[in-house]
Amino acid sequence: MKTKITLLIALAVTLVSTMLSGCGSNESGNSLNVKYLAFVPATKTVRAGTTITWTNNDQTAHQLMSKKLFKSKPLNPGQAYSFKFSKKGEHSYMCSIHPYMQAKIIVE
Ligand SMILES: [Cu+2]
Repeated sequence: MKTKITLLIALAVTLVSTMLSGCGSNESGNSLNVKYLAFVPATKTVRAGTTITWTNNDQTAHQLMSKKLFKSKPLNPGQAYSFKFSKKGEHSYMCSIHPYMQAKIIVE
């Protein structure tokens, strides 16, 4: 009985640590903040094949739009949009609702 409990605890610890490490490796560098009518950071450099996720943490809706590459739906506060950048180069984008909100993703 005691060994069974020990085994269960070991299993649980392994599971939790696997989940935690899985989260940390992918999420950290590839998320962008949309707040105070700006994209933060305004310029971001990533490797080809990276998926960027923008989260609207503002009080108002925003709609992301690049010249050729992507266009999101209007994002209400709390909503997010993801796009995978496979094409190298500088990709400027803006908010179609607030055209003065401009930023770019540099793909290397
Ligand atoms: Cu906007």
